[in-house]
Amino acid sequence: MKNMEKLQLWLLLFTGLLGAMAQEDLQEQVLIFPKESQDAYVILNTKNTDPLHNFTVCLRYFTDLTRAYSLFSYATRSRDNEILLYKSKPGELSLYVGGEEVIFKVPENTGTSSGWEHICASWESATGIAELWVNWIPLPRKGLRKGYSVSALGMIVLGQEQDSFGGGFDAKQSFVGEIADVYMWNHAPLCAGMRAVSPSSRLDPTILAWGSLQYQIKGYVVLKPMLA
Ligand SMILES: *[C@@H]1O[C@H](CO)[C@@H](O)[C@H](O)[C@H]1NC(C)=O
Ligand SMILES: [Ca+2]
Repeated sequence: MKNMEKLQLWLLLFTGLLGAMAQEDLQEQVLIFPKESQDAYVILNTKNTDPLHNFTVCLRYFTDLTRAYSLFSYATRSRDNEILLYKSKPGELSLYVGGEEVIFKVPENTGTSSGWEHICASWESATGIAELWVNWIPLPRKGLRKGYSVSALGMIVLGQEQDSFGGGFDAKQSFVGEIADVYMWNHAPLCAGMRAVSPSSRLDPTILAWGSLQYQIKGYVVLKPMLA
């Protein structure tokens, strides 16, 4: 009987753990950040516990902001801009790795100045080479932080730009609009190119996948079906 009780307790703990780790399929759903604030954001949880030597981050967004805003903020306890995708102004997109920045000039012919924008950013430690793809079109590659490795156990925040671990937000850098299809892999884009990276792609996302996301909504952020 004693053992039975123990088993039941373990089962209880185990199912409780499963509940806390529940993953949700957000296909066809978007996160709406309806208004400017410094307290509306979404935390994305990952099980990754290894330093990153390579990564690829992809997402889609829809906004009419013309001021600066953050698209993807990964901070560690020791460095706020460990990985950051930051739109400083129209026509420019910055990628930070380990606190260092490269600026990509985004030509207008990459597509949709009105409408959803799809971006993928990747970085490879061995060469430091960073790629930015806008609407599946690659921009001239740049390099930074050769030999660096991105610390594990970062905090991933959508909607706000972290200036400290999970905080230090500024309303004037907040995202207002819609975000969907966030993916992160622990490898550089596959040889086939970023075209292979799409929501329907069969690649196994090792860090984040929109189709099985663990997330926490903080403040005024709304999950809604995508508009056709
Ligand atoms: C990172 O990518 C390079 C080449 O793209 C590869 O040789 C290396 O093994 C990768 N490192 C890890 C830790 O996956
Ligand atoms: Ca920051």
